[in-house]
Amino acid sequence: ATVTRREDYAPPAYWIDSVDLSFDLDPAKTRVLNRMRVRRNPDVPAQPLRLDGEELNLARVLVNGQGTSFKIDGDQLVLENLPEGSEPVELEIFTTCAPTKNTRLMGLYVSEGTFFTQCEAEGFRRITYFLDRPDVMASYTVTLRADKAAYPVLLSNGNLVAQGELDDGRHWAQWVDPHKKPCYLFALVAGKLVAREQRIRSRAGTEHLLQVYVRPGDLDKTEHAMHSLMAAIAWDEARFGLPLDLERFMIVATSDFNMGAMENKGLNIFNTKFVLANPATATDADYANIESVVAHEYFHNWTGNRVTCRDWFQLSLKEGLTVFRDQEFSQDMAGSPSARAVKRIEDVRVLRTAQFPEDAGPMAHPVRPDSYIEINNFYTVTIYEKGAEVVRMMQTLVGREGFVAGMKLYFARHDGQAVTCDDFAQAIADANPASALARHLPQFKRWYSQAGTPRVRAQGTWDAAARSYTLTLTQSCPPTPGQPHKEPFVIPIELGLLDAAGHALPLQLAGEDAPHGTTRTLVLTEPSQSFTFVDIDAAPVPSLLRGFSAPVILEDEASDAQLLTLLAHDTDPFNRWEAGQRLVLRAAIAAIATSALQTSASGPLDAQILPTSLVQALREVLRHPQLDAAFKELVLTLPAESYIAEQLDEVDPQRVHAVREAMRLQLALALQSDWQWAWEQHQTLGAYRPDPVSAGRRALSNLALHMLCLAAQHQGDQVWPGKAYQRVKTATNMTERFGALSALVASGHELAAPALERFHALFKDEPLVIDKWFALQASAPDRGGQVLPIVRRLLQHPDFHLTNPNRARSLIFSYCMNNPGAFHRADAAGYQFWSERVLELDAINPQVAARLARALDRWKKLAEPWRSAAREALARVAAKPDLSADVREVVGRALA
Ligand code: HT7
Ligand code: ZN
Repeated sequence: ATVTRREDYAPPAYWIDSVDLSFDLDPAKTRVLNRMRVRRNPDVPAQPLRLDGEELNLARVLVNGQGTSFKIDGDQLVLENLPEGSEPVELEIFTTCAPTKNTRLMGLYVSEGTFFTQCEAEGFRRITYFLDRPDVMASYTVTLRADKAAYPVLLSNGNLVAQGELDDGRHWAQWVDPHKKPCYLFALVAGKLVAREQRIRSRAGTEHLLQVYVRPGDLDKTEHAMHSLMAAIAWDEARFGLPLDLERFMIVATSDFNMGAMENKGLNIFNTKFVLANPATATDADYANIESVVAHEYFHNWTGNRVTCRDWFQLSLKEGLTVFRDQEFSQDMAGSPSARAVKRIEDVRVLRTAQFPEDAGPMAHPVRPDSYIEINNFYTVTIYEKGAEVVRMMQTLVGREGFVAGMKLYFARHDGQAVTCDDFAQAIADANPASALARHLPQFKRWYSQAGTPRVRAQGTWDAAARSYTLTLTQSCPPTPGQPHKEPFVIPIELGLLDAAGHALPLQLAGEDAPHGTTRTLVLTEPSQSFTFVDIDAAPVPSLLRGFSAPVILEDEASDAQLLTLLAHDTDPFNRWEAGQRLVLRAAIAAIATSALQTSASGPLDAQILPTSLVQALREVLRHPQLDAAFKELVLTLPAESYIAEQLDEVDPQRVHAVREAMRLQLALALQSDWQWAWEQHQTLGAYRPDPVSAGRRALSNLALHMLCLAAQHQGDQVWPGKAYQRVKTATNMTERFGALSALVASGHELAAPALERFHALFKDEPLVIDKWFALQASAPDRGGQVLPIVRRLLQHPDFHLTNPNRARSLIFSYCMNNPGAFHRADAAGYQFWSERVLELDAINPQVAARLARALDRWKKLAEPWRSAAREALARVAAKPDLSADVREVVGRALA
């Protein structure tokens, strides 16, 4: 396998100033004529021109209109005899490709009769020979020709400058992109589509046309995406002064897509999952995801497109920054401080359940990796979510206004360029010369170069005589592959101190004249540092890492009583939630260590795992008159099995599952009347609206129904399952309908089967809803090993198509990655299923297969017999001779 290394970066030997592409679109054989103006890069020694290509049929190459000699070297087209000198040459390359055979969904492919492209990261080379690297930026003119009846809509980047009719029922359209761009941002779409349109006027008074293109039956599901786009445009202008720079901005939805969406200049292509929504088919979570993904892709227009990456090692330059921006946007859209905190908790939950394990496993890599075999494997939670946390820490260190100033400087310096993560950090620091970021910039940048999750140990000592409290913070970071030793990071720790009654204490550090508020940020730069607060009359309760101010694992000595104080009183909602999670985690870990609990076919065991004091504290949160429903739902939701497992040195997945199920039943039974109260108090009033308050009420009432069904199933009572079944039949929105269906499936009630059948019949023509139907069954709690046979049966269902990534994810990924209790079977049948599917998928779509391959990343943590069985399954996959580079890299690292 070829390893690409960051240190080997060299500027391109040639520049491509302009590209004129002509497509004769035909699903079986599309003809592509590529005319480029190419010139030598005078800063690089003369060398042959090597153009990337993949699965192309080459018909002709002309240089300045004349035939020329060329050779094919592997996947590259090599031109050794280009005219010398600095004059540009006209290079003309004629190729064909086969879109219908393109099951990888990279390059030009067909989805449900419509042509789409996906070029990031290296898909453009599957369309034509090119310098397929992000630092080569060119002007594009694109002409599309296709049958008019089959492909009435012809789209590409930029502005439509001309169109017309051709013989034989064909037609054509020409698009010119006014902005230079790297080829990964090229896009075309051709098919039978309709658009929701909206004209807007920017703050500066310029007019823009916004369009959301979908298949004809889906137009009634585009309103929310359009609103989200308008909100994102307004937000970027207001918060960062970044306007829309295009006359026309288009979004197109496809049901066959490897990822969530793609930010092609002016022509974003989206997975339908992140565009289509109406109350009958989409849940509140879908609405929220659409808002954030639409915003994310729009924000790339500046952070990614106007300023792009020099090379793919800099991927987090655009992805980390853009995730940070979409998270900030969603928080601002949420409005109230409490709704903002809910969003923050949700984001941290993703980071800790997905990125922390990645950082501790075989695929651990720095936010700016040093090497890769297949770049597609590096679209990871580390690049995206940890990258966003790194940007957030910069904002914390320079302040909100300082960060806006830093962004201004970044665009002033680098608009139109392909740059590095260093360039970004330098701009933020240079705009804030007096900040902690500027003072510690080289050290701060270790967040880009060192993998692994740092641990921060906190020890507090109260000195009664001195009336002071000294907090000692000590940092360390475990070794990761290729990085045995880590240097200290710059870690902002936001904190507050509470008295025993839960009141916030004024914070004055030794040497200061006066207190500075009740929450402040300490900057940890040394391996160990002590901070002394004065005027502290009694041992305080520390509230550390407020708002999760750094992506670290905090180890402190908080007692259960202190955590109960934080759960009841902390003014920082994140730490209030965190205190509850930590108490639950403590109880779970103790139970896992001491009990031999197993779930049986009849359901979870009735065991007292959570201490009474915690159950009472959770009841108080649930009944609290001021707290928002959304926040309550988060506090009362138990940590995921995978998160509990991460806290253990050796994992018996069945024990983890049994303990979590037992805790859930305990909460269901102990709070039964409270759940009933919560259900009754949080019914939707009036028409469906996806705003955070209404969504929070539905989330809590769904959790309540879930708990009530669990308790009822345990007690042999039929009332609540009956109510849930009724709701599956009559609900007027998908959040409540799906919540009720999930409650029946999760409680294992006999009404689950007819409810699933009815649900399928109602939504058989709604692919995104059928995805939910598959996912729900694949992620159901396992009682006696029934889930795998159900999943195997569903593989044969007429609605199951392995070639469709959404469907593969809904059934196979849900089982292998979201249902540890069912997947980690002692008989290894789950792993057998996994290896079969990885190999099957690899022949179709290696990028999707490689994602599934990561289900066993953490196999070394498993206890026996799972550990040996997982190793054997990985070895079985690795033994396949013609494995893709994508899957080989993942299983190779896992086995190393
Ligand atoms: N920048 C986009 C990444 C992406 C992608 C990468 C590889 C293969 C297919 C892909 N589709 C989209 C998405 C984003 O982060 O906005
Ligand atoms: Zn992105």
